[in-house]
Amino acid sequence: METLAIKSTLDISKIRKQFPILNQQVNGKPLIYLDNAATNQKPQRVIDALTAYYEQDNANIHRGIHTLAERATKAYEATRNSMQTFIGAKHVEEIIFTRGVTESVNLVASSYGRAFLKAGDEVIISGMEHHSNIVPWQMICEEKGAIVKVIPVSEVGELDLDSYQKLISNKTKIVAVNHASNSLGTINPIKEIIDIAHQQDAVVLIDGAQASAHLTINVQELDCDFYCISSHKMYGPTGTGILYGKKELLEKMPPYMGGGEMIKEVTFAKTTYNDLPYKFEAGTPNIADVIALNEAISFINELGKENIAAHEAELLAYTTEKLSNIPHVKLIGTAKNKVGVQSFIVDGIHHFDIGQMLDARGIAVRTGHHCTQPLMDQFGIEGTVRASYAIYNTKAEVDQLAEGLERIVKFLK
Ligand code: C6P
Repeated sequence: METLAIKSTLDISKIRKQFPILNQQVNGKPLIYLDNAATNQKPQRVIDALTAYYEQDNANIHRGIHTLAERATKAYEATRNSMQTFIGAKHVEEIIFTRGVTESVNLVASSYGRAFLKAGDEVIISGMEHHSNIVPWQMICEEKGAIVKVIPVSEVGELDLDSYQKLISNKTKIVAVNHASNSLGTINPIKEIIDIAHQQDAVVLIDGAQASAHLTINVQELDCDFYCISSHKMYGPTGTGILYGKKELLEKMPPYMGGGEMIKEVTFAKTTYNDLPYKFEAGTPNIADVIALNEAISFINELGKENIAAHEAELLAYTTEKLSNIPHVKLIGTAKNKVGVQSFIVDGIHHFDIGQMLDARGIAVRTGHHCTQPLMDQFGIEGTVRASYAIYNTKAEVDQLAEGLERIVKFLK
């Protein structure tokens, strides 16, 4: 992991106490939650913000002039301001609330792709993309007669940038890659990828699903054109997230959905569209969850991304060391720069069986293809077991994972 040199100074036991869900037994054992790449747990302050909204402020936003509507609108827009700072966006109207990364990618593919892709154009993605950053591009390319090209992934799970240089040309209109891989943990060299794309005047979308809780993001420094985030992977509620887009691009793009809020004036003859960001926020949004997301942003900011990354890097290094010593265990994804994600398989034992047996010990991991089937195909496997970390995880939990795995392997081999 990038930040291995920095030592975390955080008091993890104090942080754990902020997560009520962690204080429970599962199958008679203390819960060890290692499925954070799927969704991480929520601190009490996020849960409280949700309850407080419904207890005190519930009203539709941007519509009413009564006090509750004004309070709700102010709190909703406050999250937009926090998100602007969180990712270093130049303008607040560049932050569009969506349901999360999946909707953000679909928004860009449908709106930008439909408006600007032509037959014969090319869209480059990578071999380690989540289905959410593959399928929307396939759909729009099929519709427009454009072609999807794929940057290959090496044995250790790194992108082959030489091949990327060869793939890209003046036919490339869009490059869409993740900041960090959910299956392998690889942190991709997105600044380099963006700069290369811009030399060909291609726009770049970054899927930041696995980055927002772990890596510092500055969209102006990166100079990416679009950046996508899911709230539920950064200690916030499910069902919300953002699309960041450069203002000049968002202004050129047609609306994604029609309905209330995204209009200036509607007549049966013609409709004019609202200004950014509302042009892309049709209908009543997920008000409560957006408001609670602000608490998640504060939670991360108060801990400091560097501290979080350093703690998770320690856990990852410890995991790699422990799991490498267990017979029959093979690590999948051993790139140099990684977030706290470790996938593995065990010779001759199906990943679902391992997942179930770990669950019996109170250990929650994800098993399967992790919505990256083409990547699994490349490794010649159906899926993996994946342990993924958050700020509240401990080395003692890694010990439990390793001990559980050792016993399973001994019992079944
Ligand atoms: N990955 C995982 O277990 P949504 O569902 O829209 O919030 O995020 C989709 C998504 C897109 N890109 C990446 C890199 C992701 O990791 C995910 C979600 C989860 O790995 C659920 S499949």
